[in-house]
Amino acid sequence: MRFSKALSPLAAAATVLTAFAAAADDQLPQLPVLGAPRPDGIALQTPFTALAREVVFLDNLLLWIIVPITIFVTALLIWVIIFHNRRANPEPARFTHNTPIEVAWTVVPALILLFIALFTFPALRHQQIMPEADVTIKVTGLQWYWDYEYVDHGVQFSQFMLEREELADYGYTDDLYLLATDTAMVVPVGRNIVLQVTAGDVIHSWTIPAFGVKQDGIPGRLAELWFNAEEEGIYFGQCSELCGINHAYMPITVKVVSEADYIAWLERQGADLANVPDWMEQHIQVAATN
Ligand SMILES: [Cu+2]
Repeated sequence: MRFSKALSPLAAAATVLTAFAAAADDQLPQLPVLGAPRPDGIALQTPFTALAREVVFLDNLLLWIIVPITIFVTALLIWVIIFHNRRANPEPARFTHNTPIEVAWTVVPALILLFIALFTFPALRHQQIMPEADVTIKVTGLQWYWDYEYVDHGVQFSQFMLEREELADYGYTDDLYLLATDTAMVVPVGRNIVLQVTAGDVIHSWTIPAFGVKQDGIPGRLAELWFNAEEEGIYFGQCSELCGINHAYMPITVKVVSEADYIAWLERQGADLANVPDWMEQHIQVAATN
């Protein structure tokens, strides 16, 4: 981490700038950590979007299909090993074809794949077709940190991993080392967030497992992902495309807050709120009358 900062004077300058944004971050309400890996966890993280619930459902469905197939194939292997070795069966059969079995082992796997496709294709469709965006954010992966741009409001900041000794200053516990960052991508709860994901040097990948989203950021291209987070809280992810020596040290922090807190946060970032959609307008008027 220190190494990566030392590498790029630009990056270092960005960190200094974002230190102020992080201080402003503290004005957000205390949020529970909802999207993080657990030390004893063996399953997917608890889903907090409709997309993530669909992913978890698919995972369970595949498990119900894979486990019987694995047991069946293992039993066949054991059966062959015991009853069809050279000692047990010195005189082997000489036939080479069995049409009914060959048809069966072609048709049955094809039907299984078709059945799986019935669920995976709708899931892919839900993920890949963007809804109308309530918030649009451009995310750029860089060696080795993230850049965020709230394209409608002129807000821009970088996101660096926190050192162990910095965690407490930013309100994080020690076990969030390698996950917590100096700034957070702040978004409103229950709104469609569309991310435009790209990269500035090599391929990176932006993900939040609890949202069920992951998208490669490719230099020169703008890919999209979307999510609608259902609960206020803090969610973590990590760069998911091997991108160089500090690949493991460019985590992602998303804070999901109420609409009012989101707009107050935007204002603290010096956001341009001249042209905002109706749902934001209401909050700004409420704030003005208070
Ligand atoms: Cu990366």
